[in-house]
Amino acid sequence: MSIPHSSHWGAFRAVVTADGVQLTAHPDDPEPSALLANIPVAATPTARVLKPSVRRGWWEDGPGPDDRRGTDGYLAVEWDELLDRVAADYARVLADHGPQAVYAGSYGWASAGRFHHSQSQLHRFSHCLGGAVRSSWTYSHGVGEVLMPRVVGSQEPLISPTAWSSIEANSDLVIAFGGLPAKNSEVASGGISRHEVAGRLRTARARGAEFVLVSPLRDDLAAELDASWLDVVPGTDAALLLALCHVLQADGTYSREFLEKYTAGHEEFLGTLDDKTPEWAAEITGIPAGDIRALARRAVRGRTMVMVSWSVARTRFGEQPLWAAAAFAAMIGQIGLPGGGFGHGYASTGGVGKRAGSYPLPTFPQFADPLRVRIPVARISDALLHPGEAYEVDGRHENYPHLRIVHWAGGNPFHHHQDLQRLQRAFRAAETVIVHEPFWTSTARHADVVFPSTTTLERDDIGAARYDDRLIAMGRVHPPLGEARDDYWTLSELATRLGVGERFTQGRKAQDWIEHLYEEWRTGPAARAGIVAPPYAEFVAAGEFALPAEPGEKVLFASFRADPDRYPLRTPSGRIELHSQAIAGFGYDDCPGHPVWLAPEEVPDEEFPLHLVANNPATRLHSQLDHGATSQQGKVAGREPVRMHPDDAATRDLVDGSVVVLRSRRGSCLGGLVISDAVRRGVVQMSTGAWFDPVSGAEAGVTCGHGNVNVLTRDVGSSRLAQACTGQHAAVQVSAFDGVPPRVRVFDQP
Ligand code: PGD
Repeated sequence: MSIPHSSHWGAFRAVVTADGVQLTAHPDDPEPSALLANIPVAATPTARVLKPSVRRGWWEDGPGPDDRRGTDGYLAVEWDELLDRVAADYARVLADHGPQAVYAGSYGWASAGRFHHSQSQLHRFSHCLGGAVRSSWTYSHGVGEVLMPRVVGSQEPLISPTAWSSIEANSDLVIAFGGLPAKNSEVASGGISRHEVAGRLRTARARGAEFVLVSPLRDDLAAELDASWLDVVPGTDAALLLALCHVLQADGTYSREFLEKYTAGHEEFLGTLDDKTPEWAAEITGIPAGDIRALARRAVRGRTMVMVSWSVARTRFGEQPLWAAAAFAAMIGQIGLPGGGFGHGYASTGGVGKRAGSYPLPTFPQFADPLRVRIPVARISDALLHPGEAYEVDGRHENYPHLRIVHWAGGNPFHHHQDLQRLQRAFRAAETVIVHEPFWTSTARHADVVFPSTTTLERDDIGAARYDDRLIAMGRVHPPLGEARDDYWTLSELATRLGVGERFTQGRKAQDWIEHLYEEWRTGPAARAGIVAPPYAEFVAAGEFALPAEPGEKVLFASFRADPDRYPLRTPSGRIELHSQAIAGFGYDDCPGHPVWLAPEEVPDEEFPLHLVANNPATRLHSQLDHGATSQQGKVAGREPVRMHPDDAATRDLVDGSVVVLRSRRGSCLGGLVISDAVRRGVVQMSTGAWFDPVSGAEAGVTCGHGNVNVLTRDVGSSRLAQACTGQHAAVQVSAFDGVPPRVRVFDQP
């Protein structure tokens, strides 16, 4: 019998056959994701953590900073023994240093499922113990989370901008900075039962909408949309946007009425544009001045939507393109009109623009955080390496706490963080590193304690996401492999040993919780929202529940446009802030009070002459299931592919399909070369998510033998405002790899 199930990249049904787990996509999904084919490998022992495991040095010599993290061997031990030791160490640190010595930010995408969601589990556990240091914001869109509330009073442009349906029906022109890559719209945190973005774009195009792609990569927008491609130099979008604003000002075609009625600080902003000519921007961006002028003039001829992908802001000074895009859209004057204005993150996941509000969902309660100490999520290495040191963020002066225990469930910092050798040094400074993982990821291989977690296929749950219109009764497909246990079980055992077991579990087993969460939702928030859901048993028997469609269509800031005095934005002025007194007051030279062009410090030079674009992968979600079928089919010579323009390959005598070495100021890795004119000259593109393999790297004389691009990237915040992830860009050199490439070892048992 096939069993309903869900993942961040699609709902499906699964069945166990003699050949392993077989999946079929949800029948209502018009364009199921190829990532589904990665899932069956999770049901095999390859790369699975099969037993509770402990690093030899920690087990034998006790906790403490240790340079052997990342190279030491592991011992398989009994569950009880390991839980006792971990609980004793937790008790030691809490007694000697308090909860501010524990880091349980535990950033990561984990898996679909409302109850077993790893971060929720870990946060509830630490809140029972008096709290732990947590993280603020995300790697995905940390810049927008901090900047947008200051500019437009909320995170709405990046969480629920104008609906796709409004763009489909009304936009004449879509200008997509960073594009609308299909690969990113295939995934949505918590699940996505229908993949609709590609279809909506096709309909808009068939109606006559035109698309302009601003990106160094041509395939950041589907070829069928017949877009004009402005192949911008990476990291220069803000200069392009300021020049677009300049043209509207010079032509006198901007909406003075909109600026006066709906914005604050427009005089200051307009006063900075005189020298931001298309000729000035052409030098920086590589886009001909004539094309810049033509685009600005085209933008005011019809209904125009200005979009900035999350990735464009995932850069040094990433605040600037986002703020400048809001300013350009304000000058066009269509914010609040159907199909017009601006948005941040369309197609950056499948949920953005899908619906106006979010559905109420069954939610595992975490209790309040008694400690309330947070660090910006992408500053984890700084915190571990510089305890007590001062830093600034969003107008505040803070000090990093002294972290001794690092506790992670559902994330892979040795994939997601920048400058992995620095992260290695940071993890080595901790006293104890605890990781809950189904797989021997590189983060697990840098931990002292590795608790084997179940995968979703091994447990029941409720699949649901804020912007998806279906609840899936996820069923257990097969029993846990080896000694894997649910994170809930492991944390319950630790909680019991630390004297808070009853508070953590409230006397419920996992199955009790799932039913309880569903019923609590059905009779509470769902009922209040007018959603009539069946009782739990009927929901499970049906396999899913379709949530009601939403009436009307979301247009971002429509009510503000209709009456800005009655519906002011939650900014100090109540208006869109083209100049922010608050930000100006912070005195940050890396993020002044209005959008500016700031040249990134690291640009290609003689030693590292190429721009690297380190974007999210097309063949897996982040680093998840890198050993799965789709991900493996995408590898070139067993490494992560790196794409390069034919001219750049010719200058270096590089051959398509060969193994190459990428080097930056931070480190080096191997990659498999793909020569492609979809990449701008002077740019190479390599996706994140190949598991970090220092072992095969050491053999090859590089930092990673497999192709984890984050050995190359720089660990620096976007600015003192957002302190967000800047992993998209770096300067690199690429050369041929001489010799026999080592075997990738990262999927072997350690
Ligand atoms: P994932 O690979 O999804 O990456 O970083 P993130 O850490 O989220 O990691 C999730 C981990 O959770 C996997 O190892 C998986 O096995 C584990 N897991 C899944 N289910 C469970 C479970 O039930 N229990 C437990 N214990 N573990 C589980 C993603 C991050 O990377 C993000 S969101 C972005 S947008 C960033 N993007 C970039 C970028 O553009 N460029 C660079 N250079 N770097 C980036 N890093 C960021």
